Amino acid sequence: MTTMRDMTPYVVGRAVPIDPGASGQDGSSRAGCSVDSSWAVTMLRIRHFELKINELFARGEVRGTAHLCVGQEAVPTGVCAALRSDDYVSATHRGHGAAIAKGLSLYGMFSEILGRRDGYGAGRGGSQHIACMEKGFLGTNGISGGGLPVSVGAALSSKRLGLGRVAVAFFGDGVANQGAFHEALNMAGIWRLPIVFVCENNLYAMSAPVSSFVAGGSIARRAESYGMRHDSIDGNDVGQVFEASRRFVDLARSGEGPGLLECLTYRQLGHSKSDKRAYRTREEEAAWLKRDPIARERRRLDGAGIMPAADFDAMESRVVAEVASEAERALACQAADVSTLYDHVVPEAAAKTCGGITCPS
Ligand SMILES: Cc1ncc(C[n+]2csc(CCOP(=O)(O)OP(=O)(O)O)c2C)c(N)n1
Ligand SMILES: [Mg+2]
Repeated sequence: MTTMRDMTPYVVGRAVPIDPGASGQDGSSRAGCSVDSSWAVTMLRIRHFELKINELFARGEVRGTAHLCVGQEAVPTGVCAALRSDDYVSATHRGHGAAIAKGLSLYGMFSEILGRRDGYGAGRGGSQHIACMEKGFLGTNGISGGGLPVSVGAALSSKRLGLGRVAVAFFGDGVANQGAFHEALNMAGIWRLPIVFVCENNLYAMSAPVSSFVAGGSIARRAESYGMRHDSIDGNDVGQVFEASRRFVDLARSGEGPGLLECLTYRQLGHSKSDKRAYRTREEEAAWLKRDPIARERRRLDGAGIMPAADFDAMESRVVAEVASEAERALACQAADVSTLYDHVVPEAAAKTCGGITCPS
C-alpha cells in the first residue's frame, strides 16, 4: 500500500515554460531590480500591518478570524509592482498583502477589519471581504478558489471591451485541486485571456503538506494542460517575483494569452489564529526564517550600495510608526452601522426582513 511518505516529492524546481521564446528568461536576472527601496517599503508595510492585526486580535479588537501573510510579502509586492494601477487583482483569504500592494490604504483596511465605518465595505465585510473597485482590487475571498473565476470575468471584459487591462488571480496551493481552478484555467486558455494566475505556494494548505495532495508533483505544470506558459520561482526573492511577473503580465497585455506563475514561499505564522503548527517542525521553520524576504531585500540594498542597513532600519521604524498611527485612527472611528448590514446584498424592500431575520434598525 502506498503511504503519503512514498509519494513523489513535490517539485520545488523550475518548471519548463511552454513558450521559451516568450518567457524563457533566467528568473535570477536582477536587470529589472528596483533601484530604490519601494519594494522594501511595501513589504515592510505589509509585514507590520499583519503584526499589528495579530496584536489587535490578541487584544480582542478583531472579531472572527484573520489569516496573516507574514513571510510571504515578496509575492504580492513583486507581482503588483509589475501591474498598472487600472489592472485587476483578486486575492485569497490571506489577502491583506495583495490589497496593500495594489494600493489600498492602511487606514481603510484597519477600519474594515476592525468593523468600522471608514472601512472599504463600511466595516460590514471584515478581513475576507476587502475590495476597492477604484484600485482594481476585486477582493479578498473567504472561499478557497473563489477569486479565480472573478478574475477570469475581469480579463474577459478587458478583452471584449478592449481596455488593455490585465487581471491577476492569486491562489493558494490548496486550491490547485478544486474545480474552480481547472474551469478558470480552461476558460482563460480557450479565450486567450489577459490573465496571470499566481500561486502563492506556501507548502501547506492548513495542516496538509503540498507533497501529499498534488498528483503529478507540480502545480505549475498543470498549466500545460490548458496551453499556457508557466514558471516556478523563488517567491521570497522580490526581484525574481517582479521579473517573472513583468514577463507574464507584458505577454498577457500584448495579446499573448494567460500564464501561471508559481511562487514558492512560506507562511511564518500559523494558518489562522488557533494553529499550534503541530504538522511541521521548528527546524523547518528556522530554515525558512533564514530566507525571510524582507531580510534578504535589506541585505541586497545594503550590498548594492543602494541603502545602508542602518537607513533601512530607520525606514522600518517609520513604517512601524505609520502603521501604529493608522491603527489608532481606525480604532477611534465609529463602529459599523448594523442597520446597513443588508445594503448592497438584497433589494431595499426586502432588506428589513431578509430571510425572516429582522435587521436591527
Ligand atoms: C471552498 C472552500 N473549501 C474549504 C475552505 C476552508 N479553508 C480555508 S483556508 C483553506 C486552506 C487553503 O490553503 P491554501 O490554498 O494553500 O492557502 P493558504 O492558507 O496556505 O494561504 C481551507 C481548506 C474554504 N475556505 N473554502
Ligand atoms: Mg498554502
